[in-house]
Amino acid sequence: MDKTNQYDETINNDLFSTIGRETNEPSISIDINILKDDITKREVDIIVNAGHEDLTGGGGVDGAIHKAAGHQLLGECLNLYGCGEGEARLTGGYNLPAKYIIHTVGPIWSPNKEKQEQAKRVLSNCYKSCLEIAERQGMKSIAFPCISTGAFCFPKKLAAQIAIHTIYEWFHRYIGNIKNTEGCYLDVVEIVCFSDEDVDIYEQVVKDEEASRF
Ligand code: AR6
Repeated sequence: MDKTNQYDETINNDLFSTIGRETNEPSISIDINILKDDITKREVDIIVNAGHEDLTGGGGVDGAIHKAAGHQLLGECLNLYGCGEGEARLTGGYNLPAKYIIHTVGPIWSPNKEKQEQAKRVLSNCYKSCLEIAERQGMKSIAFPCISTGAFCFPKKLAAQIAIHTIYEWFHRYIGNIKNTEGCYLDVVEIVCFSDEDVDIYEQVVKDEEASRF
């Protein structure tokens, strides 16, 4: 059995109880664009970095973002004094086409069941924290990488389900609470995958999420 499918039972039984779901929700339409690219190339207002707690750069998408943004990014990151798991911090985009970067710290996947429950909540918090900062900054477009699914070994399909479900829930709550009176700035959400396998997973998960809402 491959790692992608290994946690399906957990997902079906526990996902919504772990990260929550609104009841009696009106239908909403959100465009989540799933694409394959290097996130450092995206011409959006904000790209999200999957970093670690001291925000000093590393490998994977973190390394690519620091390299493309230039050394001034590290200087700004050092002044932030770190970032907790599930939280997020804003910096400039420097040499990137994106205006800003939101740095978040995803959970490390563990074989321990209790820690897995905690990791699911933390991953959901990463997406929420980033959306909140982007909206507060009045940004229209945001691009996410597949947080925690590389060096941090979070199962890909489960991570995709949490990401997509959290984004839908966040927009639902935001639109339900605020949009009608004040407007919602954010309207472009990209999930930037680095492999065809990830594109397939996210496209399927978006279809499943939409089907579950009607
Ligand atoms: N554009 C888009 N996605 C990318 C890129 C890129 N340029 N490069 C890698 N990915 P990872 P994590 C994908 O390991 O699991 C770092 O050392 C990659 O294929 O970057 O959250 C940090 O400093 C995978 O799908 O992040 C932390 O210590 C996804 O990005 C730690 O790794 C996430 O993989 C964070 O681990």
